[in-house]
Amino acid sequence: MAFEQVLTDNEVQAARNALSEITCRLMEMARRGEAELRENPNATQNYAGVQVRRPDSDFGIHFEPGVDPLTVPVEKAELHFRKLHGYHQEHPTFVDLTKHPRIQGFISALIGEEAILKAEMALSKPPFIGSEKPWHQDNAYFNWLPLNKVATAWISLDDATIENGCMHVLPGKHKVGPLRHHHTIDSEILPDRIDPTEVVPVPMKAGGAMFFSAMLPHQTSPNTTAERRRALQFQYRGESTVAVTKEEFGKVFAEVDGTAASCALA
Ligand SMILES: O=C(O)CCC(=O)C(=O)O
Repeated sequence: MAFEQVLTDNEVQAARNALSEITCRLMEMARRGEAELRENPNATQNYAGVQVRRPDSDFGIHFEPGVDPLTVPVEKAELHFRKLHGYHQEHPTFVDLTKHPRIQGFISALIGEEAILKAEMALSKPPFIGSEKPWHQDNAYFNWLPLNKVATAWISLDDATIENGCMHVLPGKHKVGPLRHHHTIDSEILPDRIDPTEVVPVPMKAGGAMFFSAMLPHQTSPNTTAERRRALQFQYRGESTVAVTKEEFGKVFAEVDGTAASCALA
């Protein structure tokens, strides 16, 4: 489901401001040597950049590969990162948005029960360097069952276009079950599982949102424009869900031949 005007212009602006504020705050901590800088030489391309983390929480920023966050002016850091995670407690605007009736309410309607926030991210595609997020099903990264009680809200903070990296989906394909993921650019669905003739782009104005099952294959392309493309992503699980071990999850999140399809077991 995709809708325009889920957030008002004021709510969009408040979220953009909050994103800038928490990014600057963490980068100032990094400048003072109070944040952790991590780099994983074995990471796939999307995670090969430097990660700046608050030592006392899950809040972190993943920069695009090749960016040295400490040489970028603090107020320009936003133009170089691809992902923020674990940030909603950093600003009351985000605490409110994760509970927003038009966000949490849509998700509850989608999964048929009370929705509990599981994780949150902010995705940024900076002008020209914003990278691709390849085809994936969000459940491939998780370990919550049942699979159909996990869902994502993706909220656009800029006009998202085909050129700057809007969402692409395979409508109805949340019903085909788990698709095998492997590690290349990110952790992504094997290319032969995707029929390009079935792909539908979902451009939307700032303030629009998509609500979708964590079984839905989706993808975003690189940003080839001078316009930035920011989005918030809140992932929810139903109140009846349970977390299982990755081995147990692999038995359920498997292709029809029984082969585990999840990222953890790829
Ligand atoms: O906003 C994007 O580029 C896509 C994000 C996404 O699908 C994800 O991180 O799971």
